[in-house]
Amino acid sequence: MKHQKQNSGNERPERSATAVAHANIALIKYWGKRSLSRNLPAVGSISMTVDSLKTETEVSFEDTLEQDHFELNGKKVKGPARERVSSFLDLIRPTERETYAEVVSTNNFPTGAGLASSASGFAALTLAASRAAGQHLKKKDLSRVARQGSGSAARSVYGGLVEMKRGATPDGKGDYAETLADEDYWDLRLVVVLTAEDGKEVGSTQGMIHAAETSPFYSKWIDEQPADLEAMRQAIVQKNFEKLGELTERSCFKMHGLMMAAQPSLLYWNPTTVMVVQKVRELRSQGIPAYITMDAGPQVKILCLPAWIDNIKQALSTINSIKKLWICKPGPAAEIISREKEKA
Ligand code: 2P0
Repeated sequence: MKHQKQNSGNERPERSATAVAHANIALIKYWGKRSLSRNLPAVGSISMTVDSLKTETEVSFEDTLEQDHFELNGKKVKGPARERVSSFLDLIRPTERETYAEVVSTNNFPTGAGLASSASGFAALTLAASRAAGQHLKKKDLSRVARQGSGSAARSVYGGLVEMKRGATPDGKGDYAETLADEDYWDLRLVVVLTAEDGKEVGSTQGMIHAAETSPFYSKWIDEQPADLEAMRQAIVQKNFEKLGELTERSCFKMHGLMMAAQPSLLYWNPTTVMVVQKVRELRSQGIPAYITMDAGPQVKILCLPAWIDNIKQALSTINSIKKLWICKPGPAAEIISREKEKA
């Protein structure tokens, strides 16, 4: 399917560019779409971009190619995953002729396991491809394009704390992300706990459609989101950590609750997921301010302040089935990386 093409009108597009984008974890979750074809979210969302999880992507438009090539973590990708990248590139290709691209991408963390690889992946792809096509898009426009690849990718265009807005019109003009606070605003930590390395069984898009069609809690979820977003904006402005944590955990459990109530039920957790959740509750009962969030996968993310990292690591060390931990700080915006930086 061909989409409308965009070009800034530069006469000599750069043809090749490399970008890096960091994953983001939603504090107020996005779950549900108001348009599938334009990938418009049914609700706004608020996230933190994280410094430790990232995707680096090089896009080169080459006249000699007869189709797009996509390589991820050193392996050639075929089938639906390549098709998804290819139809996304239709939004961006240089206008002068049909030009296919060589896309080479690397994630420094597991792909498709509920660690927001589609967020960093499509944000990096959007920035690299648009620059390679000679476009210098503003961040708001980059986020609109990235959103069409993956809803959460719109947020990874920015660093720090980010809000994705739900627009009101069918064309998606109002559906873009914007910054709430950059990565230096608040020294937060997100401990990302890997409980399984496998890909998720039900992808986000499919899960969202299923929950919207069958969960009795879906309409309540939609109705309550504006108040949750406003409360979160206030918590950020006031730097009220307890409020930030409570709202984060509540949004996560509301989303998982509505998924679990779908028919058949959507359950992304494993036994280690639940052990980590219980451990964090235990820590809180001992006066340690730590809060949970989880996405469409079994990994757990623990929101806390730097002072409590050692206590949290110590508590988690008693759970042998944990595979890996990342201690993340607020991360930077997506950026083009120069050849010099690439080689360094
Ligand atoms: C989020 N998730 O706000 C929510 C919470 C997962 C759970 O956005 O269908 O890959 O490509 O727009 O962005 C993951 O879904 O979904 C996601 P699509 P996406 O981070």
